[in-house]
Amino acid sequence: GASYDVAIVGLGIMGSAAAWHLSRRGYRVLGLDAYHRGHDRGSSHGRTRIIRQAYYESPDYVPLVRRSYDLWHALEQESGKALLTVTGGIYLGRPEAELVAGALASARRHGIPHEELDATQVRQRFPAFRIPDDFVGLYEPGAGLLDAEACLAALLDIAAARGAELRHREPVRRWRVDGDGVVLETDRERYRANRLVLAAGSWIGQLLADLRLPLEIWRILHVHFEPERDDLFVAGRYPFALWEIPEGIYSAFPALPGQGVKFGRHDTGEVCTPETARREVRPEEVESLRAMLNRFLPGAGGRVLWTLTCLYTMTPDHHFVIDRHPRYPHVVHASACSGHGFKIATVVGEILADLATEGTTPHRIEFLSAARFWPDEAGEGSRP
Ligand code: PYC
Repeated sequence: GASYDVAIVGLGIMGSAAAWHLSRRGYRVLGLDAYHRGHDRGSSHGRTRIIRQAYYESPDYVPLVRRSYDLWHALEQESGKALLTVTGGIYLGRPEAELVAGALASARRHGIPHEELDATQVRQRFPAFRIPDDFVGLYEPGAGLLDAEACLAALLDIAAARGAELRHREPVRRWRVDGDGVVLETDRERYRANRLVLAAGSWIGQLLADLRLPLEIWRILHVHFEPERDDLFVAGRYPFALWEIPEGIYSAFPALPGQGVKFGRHDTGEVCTPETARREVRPEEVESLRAMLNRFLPGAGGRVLWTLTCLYTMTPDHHFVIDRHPRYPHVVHASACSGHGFKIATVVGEILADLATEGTTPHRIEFLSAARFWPDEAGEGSRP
């Protein structure tokens, strides 16, 4: 079979971003994906994703999101497509809720423009919200939405135009280290590459079985509801909202033309594998989401436009894993984005390209290292 500088397994948003960076740097790139371009089996499909800097999960993500904004803008320039719409975003809950307190900590630490609003101010500013008096809102004016399909298409198109060979519907059956390179086998061919990037999302556990990454896959449901009034909830006039209540964390995306309000639960999902994920949607789960949406945004949850299921690949601490293989430094992986990776994909692609070709990256990613799962096994050589 043919030989490449870098092979990428998985052409979701992370693998495609790696292909974009590597092809830009002049490497001969092979990308393989098990399914067709733009497929809905994984975690990169759907019309929209949130982008936000006031990162409640950890302030360590903030420099990464900042860089990703620059790179999304660079991709807009290069592709001539509008990808990022600034809508503002608001985090709602009681002041001690992790969502609100964490977002505020990140905003303060990194000087991210934000406004702290009490419940009355939230209602004045955004009259559509119905929130309890003991809620506060942290408003981030620079947050917004990414056009997920257009982002993926732009990365793939530009990488292909620069010569990356992108092969869909060609699952990798196995890979192995071969001297200082790797060999990949599909049903069609055997390929050789000097470096390997694994960006297989929920399939990463199968491809890196030896690392025994402690992953759990969640089946997540999002519903696009047509609001009962079309003057409210419109992107540009209205922010996206994340709210945390004892029942869970929920996300409501403002309506883009023809898309209605996208709504889903973020903090838990049905545990599954990519093979067993339940794709069928039950009426009662849609009703339960509609009731929750209408409780906070009365009238937003009208007719169902469409539903979509997707997979979150979760780590125990809900942080990503981006690392080199402990025994094979020319094998790098990014996976387990725990339901919040899309917005950072352009910088994850840059990091993967750095790690694969230079062995190191200037970005601060220690907190995303796989070694955190093996705390007793100090030192490089003793990891699995
Ligand atoms: O990362 O902001 C996010 C997000 C919201 C819903 C799913 N992910």
